[in-house]
Amino acid sequence: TILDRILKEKEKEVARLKKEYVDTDRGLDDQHRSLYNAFMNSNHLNVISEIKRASPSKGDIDVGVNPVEQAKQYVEAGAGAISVLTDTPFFKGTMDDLRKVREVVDVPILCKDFIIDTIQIDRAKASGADVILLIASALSQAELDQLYQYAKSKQLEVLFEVHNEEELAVAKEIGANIIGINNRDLKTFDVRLDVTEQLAGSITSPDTLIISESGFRTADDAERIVQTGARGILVGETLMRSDNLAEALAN
Ligand code: IGP
Repeated sequence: TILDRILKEKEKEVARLKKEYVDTDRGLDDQHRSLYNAFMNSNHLNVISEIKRASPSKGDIDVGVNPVEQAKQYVEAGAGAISVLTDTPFFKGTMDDLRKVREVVDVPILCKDFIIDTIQIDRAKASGADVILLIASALSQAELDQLYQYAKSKQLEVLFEVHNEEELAVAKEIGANIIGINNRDLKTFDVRLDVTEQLAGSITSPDTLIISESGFRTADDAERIVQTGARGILVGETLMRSDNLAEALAN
């Protein structure tokens, strides 16, 4: 599957990083921006707006986008957080995109990548990320747990991504307080908002922040998801293609 191919490439990237990467993080925690607090303390649906140049399923979306301008527009249009896709071979993003965005926005930033090793977490933190993504379908529970604890020890928040009941059970066992329900099946690219409708009902803890990810096109889609208890949605392609962001983000 595509996920297997992506993970293979990540292994090479991590091997390279282990040779080259020098951690510059100073371990300061004075600028921590909490996605969890921001979204739990607001009573409207919050949007995480994504900078997504390309994807394996859609090909090129806006490869030449200026991430700084895009991020500024997202915030002006009301985004509660920004997601930056930093994977290069499949999504054409870079960690440099994230660093540049960090310089111009104050909202929480999600480092959107396929994390398989702690060194990627160090680099995300040093680059200014507040939140990292962990994808349940990519790793074993033991690996996920180790990376989760490591991120927390570095004062990073974790968006723990699930797509089915088994993965949701893993999220609960690990104690994830931010659960992303991906409407897209990463193995088949099938996108169905019903995935959030089905899984959100199994999350009963009022302390869990639920984010619905992928496939949002219209205000009606967002409206549908509000009913499920999700407090946030993650939107990429639709916002990248929109020339009226304020309208696209209004709910
Ligand atoms: C955004 P969309 O359909 O609005 O462009 O989707 C986001 O959810 C999607 O990019 C995503 C993703 C991921 C990308 C969700 N989980 C994991 C890469 C890896």
